[in-house]
This record gives sequence, C-alpha cells and structure tokens, in this order.
Amino acid sequence: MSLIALSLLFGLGAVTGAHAQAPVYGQCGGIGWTGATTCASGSGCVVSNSYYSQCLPGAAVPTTTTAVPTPNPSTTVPSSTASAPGATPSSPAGTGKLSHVGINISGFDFGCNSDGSCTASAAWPPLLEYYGHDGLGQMTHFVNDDGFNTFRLPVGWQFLTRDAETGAINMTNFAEYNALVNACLGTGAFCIVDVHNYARFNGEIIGQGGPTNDVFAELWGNIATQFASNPKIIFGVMNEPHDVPDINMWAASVQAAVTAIRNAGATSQIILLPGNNWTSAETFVSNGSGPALLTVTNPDGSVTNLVFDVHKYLDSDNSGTNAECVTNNIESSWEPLAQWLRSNNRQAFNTETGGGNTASCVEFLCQQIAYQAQNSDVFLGYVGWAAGNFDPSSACISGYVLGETPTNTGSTWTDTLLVQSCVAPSSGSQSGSTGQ
Ligand SMILES: *[C@@H]1O[C@H](CO)[C@@H](O)[C@H](O)[C@H]1NC(C)=O
Ligand SMILES: *[C@@H]1O[C@H](CO)[C@@H](O)[C@H](O)[C@H]1NC(C)=O
Ligand SMILES: *[C@@H]1O[C@H](CO)[C@@H](O)[C@H](O)[C@H]1NC(C)=O
Ligand SMILES: CC(=O)N[C@H]1CO[C@H](CO)[C@@H](O)[C@@H]1O
Repeated sequence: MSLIALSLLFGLGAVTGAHAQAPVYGQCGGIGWTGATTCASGSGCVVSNSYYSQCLPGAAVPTTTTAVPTPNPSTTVPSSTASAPGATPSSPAGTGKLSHVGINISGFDFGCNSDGSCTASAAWPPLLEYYGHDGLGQMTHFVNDDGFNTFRLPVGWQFLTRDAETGAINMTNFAEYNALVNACLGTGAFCIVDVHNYARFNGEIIGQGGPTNDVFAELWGNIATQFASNPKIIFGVMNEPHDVPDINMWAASVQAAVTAIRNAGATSQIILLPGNNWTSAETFVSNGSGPALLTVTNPDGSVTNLVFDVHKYLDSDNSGTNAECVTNNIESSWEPLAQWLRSNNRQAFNTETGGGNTASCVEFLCQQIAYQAQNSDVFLGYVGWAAGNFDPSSACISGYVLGETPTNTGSTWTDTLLVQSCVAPSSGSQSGSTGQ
C-alpha cells in the first residue's frame, strides 16, 4: 500500500461523531449497533454478518443494506435485549465496550524460542536507559493519544533467573524488568506480567519432564511477592503452551502457579490461564484446554479473576507471520468460545492478535474487535502484537510484518495503519464508541 493511500485513510478516519457518517472501515450496522449507518464518501456499507456491517472502500454506495433496525443512539438499550427477531441464543450480551485494550511491549522476551529456550543476555529491554526503543514514550502515547489502558510485558523466565533453572529471581535482572513494569504503571495502565516460555524451560515441559510444578510455583510466588500490593498488575502465567501431551497435568501446573500467586499476597488481581496449541482461541474448548482449566481455582475454591488466556491471528495459517488477513475468526472461534464461556459463567482475554498494515487486516481485525466488544460480558479485551523493540523505522511498511510500533518525530507519534484504523480505542472499532 502506498503512502498516499495510507494518508488518505488516516484523513478519512478522522471523520467521526455519533451522527456523522461512519469512516472507511468503520462499523455501519449490525445487531445492537447504535452508531452511524451511512458511510464516508467512496465507501459503502457491506453486511459481514448479522452482528457487523462495515464501510468498505469502493463498495456499491447506496448504504441501506443493513438487515437490522438500529435504535436511536441516545436511547440506552441493553444489547442483550435489542436483538432482532430470530436472533440466535448467542446474541451479543456485552456493553459494546471492552474493559482492557492494549499492546504488547516486546523486548525482554527477545532471545526466547518456542521450545522455551531463552538466552538472558539476548533480552533487549525496550527502554531508552538500556539502549532499547522508547517503551515509556510509546506507552504514554498509546494511553494519552489512543485510549489504550493495558500493556503486556513479555519476559523470558531465563532473564529473570539469569539462565538458571530455578524459581529464585536474580534481583539485578529483575530491577531492569521492573523498570518497564513501573513505566507501564506510571501511565495508569494495567500491566500484564507475561512469562514467555511456551510451557517449557530449555525444551523440557513444566511438570512433564521439565521443571517441577514446585519450581514453577516458586518462580510465580517470587514474582507475585514483588507486585502483590498493586491492583493494576495482571499475572500472565505462561505464553503459548503448545504440544503439551497431558492437558490435565498442565492444568495442575497452572494451579500450582495460581496458588503461589494468591499465597504471595496477590489475592485479587486478574490471573490469566493459558491453554494448549499456542493458546489458540479456536481450539481452546475442542482440544481440551477449556474443560481442564475449569478445574483451576483460587485457594478459597472460588474462580474470581481467573480469566482464560487466548490468542488468535487472522492470517491463513494463524501464525501471525503473514501481512494479509483472511478471516475475522468470528464463526470459527469467537462465537463458539463466547457461548462456552457464557454457559460456564467465565471470561477470556485475547492477549495476542494482530495483522499486517494491509486493507485485508484492517477489514478483518476491525470486525473481530467489534464482535469482541459486543460480547464484552465474556471477553475482557484484546492486546495487539506488538510494539516495544520491533524496529519502528521499518514496522510500518516492510519490516517486522506485525509491528505496531509508532514512529516518533520530535513530539509527534504516528501510529501504524492497523493501530490507527482498528487496534486503538480512538479508532472507534469497538461498537458503541465513536472515536474522538
Ligand atoms: C545476579 O546477576 C548479577 C549480574 O547481573 C550477578 O553479579 C549476581 O551475582 C547475581 N545474583 C545472584 C544472587 O545470583
Ligand atoms: C491437543 O491436546 C493433546 C492432549 O490433550 C495434545 O497431545 C496435543 O499436543 C494438543 N495439540 C496441540 C497442537 O497443542
Ligand atoms: C491448533 O489451532 C489451529 C487454529 O488456531 C488449528 O488450525 C489447529 O488444527 C489446531 N491444532 C490442534 C491439534 O488442535
Ligand atoms: C512471538 C510469538 O510469540 N509468536 C507466536 C505467536 O503465536 C503464533 C501462534 O498463534 C506462534 O506460532 C508464534 O510463535
């Protein structure tokens, strides 16, 4: 996509307001939608599914294709009761507004591989004082200019322990990671502490041949001790377990971490429980992760603030490595997961998603986000992958394909196309919000 096309999109995206036309790629209809139903010039309103119609460039312009009546925006109608006749039992029951929306700030996980091997010295703190990118500046921009309120801060287990297979934290290394956590907390955002090890330490699976559950629990107890008194910390037990042979044994490892976190005094913060298959939202239930993780509880037997961790990309192989998106994941993943969560009275958090800076990703990711927002009773929110130390000079056009790092010229931060169009709350991609 050319720079001219990018700036054209940015310009059109600025046209917002409750009674204005929806911007290009904005929502223009669907069950529960109360915003604009006509589209900015040059685009037309196209029905994607009963929950979502979207302004697409070049689409046939008479814009009254939405099948669903749209209530007056000034009338507060709970969306669960605003469904059209014939709507399925999975009708959205959310408020249209997600509670947690953020971006991954990557760097302390650099040097980690998907077999759980990490090299502590390869971690690259995304902070200027450690010669990284300006993670503090990025987060401040994301909060103040874009409306984000959550950052996920991946870190390799080996960085925290200086490569030792132990639960004992090296406080020299911890101080560097804690500088990033404090930078995050300083913005007022929620900060997810994410141990980025794929359920492994140097190739061996936790509790199944690798570190014992006791060692894993010791690690989490030590981390939680540092953050026990801060309500803005969210504990991400593990990034993307995969090919874990026994899902019930994995649930026992997760339980060990949860118990350790709670017993360290972090009694009320959110803890994210990850399933198998790279925490795929699509197979969370079908491959057994959901049922196994339902058994994990707080020490008092409750499941308060135990939230399932799910990831989903939108490219052809769900790898998050391709610039083009091919799906909004609604039918395959989000709708069945929403039903399962609702029937089990539980919630999930999509802590990794994203795409290239392409029209296809803008289209499909905006749809996914709108669906999640309409189902905010069961989905806390989403966190885009990724900013931090992914090179800003190349993230936009040709570098790291999923880069969400803004470019900084003097006092001005400029977001990537995807962030500006969909990921940022200020884009208006959540239904019920109209941008700013
Ligand atoms: C922690 O790592 C530092 C080097 O960064 C080292 O000098 C120190 O001995 C380590 N501390 C412990 C307790 O191992
Ligand atoms: C699906 O679950 C089974 C065991 O429950 C496991 O062996 C398999 O590796 C899982 N698949 C993936 C891709 O994680
Ligand atoms: C893992 O998830 C992907 C989609 O997220 C799916 O295509 C694949 O079949 C899953 N593998 C297993 C074994 O469940
Ligand atoms: C950096 C990182 O964690 N990438 C992973 C993102 O998720 C996909 C699967 O959903 C993995 O294949 C990547 O390794």
